[in-house]
Amino acid sequence: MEINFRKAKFSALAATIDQCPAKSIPEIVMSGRSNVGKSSLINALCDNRKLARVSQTPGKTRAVVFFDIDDKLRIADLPGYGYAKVSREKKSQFSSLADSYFTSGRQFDLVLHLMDIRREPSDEDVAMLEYMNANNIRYFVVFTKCDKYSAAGLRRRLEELKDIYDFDENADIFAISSDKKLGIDQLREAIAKLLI
Ligand SMILES: Nc1nc2c(ncn2[C@@H]2O[C@H](COP(=O)(O)OP(=O)(O)O)[C@@H](O)[C@H]2O)c(=O)[nH]1
Ligand SMILES: [Mg+2]
Repeated sequence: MEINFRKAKFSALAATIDQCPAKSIPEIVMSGRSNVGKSSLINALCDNRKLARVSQTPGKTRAVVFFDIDDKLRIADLPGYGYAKVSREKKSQFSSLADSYFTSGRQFDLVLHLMDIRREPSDEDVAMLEYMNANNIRYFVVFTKCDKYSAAGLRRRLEELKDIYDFDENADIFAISSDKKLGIDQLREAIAKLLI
């Protein structure tokens, strides 16, 4: 079955786990620290610059935002973790919604775990990858902002990261740039192949 990523629309906003829409179609969960490029990737996948708001202010998104693609696929944009600029109290409030997404028994089909290719892994990234490995959660590792490297530099950096992270041999790893539309087609294809 084909999927038209351009046929995407806002579907729902949930400030608590109970407000999340019941699962009716395959669901992808966006995970990763604030500012890693989650909203930008949703926009790039759907070829729509206005779909998900791209925030300049880390930590602004407090809710889970749902987008439906072609009525065949749902994307859940989780509040990111690692907000440097918000209080400790707000921090736990933000991350508890994202945490409960994984611990509440809610069903989903794939996690896109985003990490900035230039940064070293954060404790949260390491914990998240361990959690997904331990719980047999299907995930793609997506390195973002790859336009910051030359082609040769990108290959070197990816080798470095494979040593740093100790990924599963069969892990699906993507290197993308939402700005330059690098790796977006490959990611669309892999998503459609797995879920549609
Ligand atoms: N250079 C570059 N910057 C990006 C890319 N994707 C996102 N950004 C920038 O990173 C910042 C955070 O992006 P956003 O999508 O809001 O991240 P989110 O907080 O994870 O949703 C914004 O300033 C974006 O313009 C990319 O592929 N390349
Ligand atoms: Mg966002």
